[in-house]
Amino acid sequence: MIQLYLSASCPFCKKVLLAASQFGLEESKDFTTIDAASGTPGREVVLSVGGKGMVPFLIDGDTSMYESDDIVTYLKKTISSP
Ligand SMILES: N[C@@H](CCC(=O)N[C@@H](CS)C(=O)NCC(=O)O)C(=O)O
Repeated sequence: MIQLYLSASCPFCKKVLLAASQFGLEESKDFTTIDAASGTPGREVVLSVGGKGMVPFLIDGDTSMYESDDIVTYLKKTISSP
């Protein structure tokens, strides 16, 4: 399942969640969200996998990425693939 590492105060994270909703993706069914605000275990995962303390961050199996635009494009591809 796609994991989205987010922080509540981050506008780029809100953008990703809005896009997911517009694509008809549902939390728990299509993706999970993990709090990755500073000092959280989620932030440690972001740092160890991606190397930077930045959100939003997506992990989907072996794929991981920063950048909200790239994440939105990835989510869009996910819904259009069979
Ligand atoms: N270009 C990035 C910008 C992401 C960004 O600036 N995220 C901020 C939070 S809104 C961040 O993680 N800053 C580092 C930090 O919070 O430690 C994107 O579009 O995703």
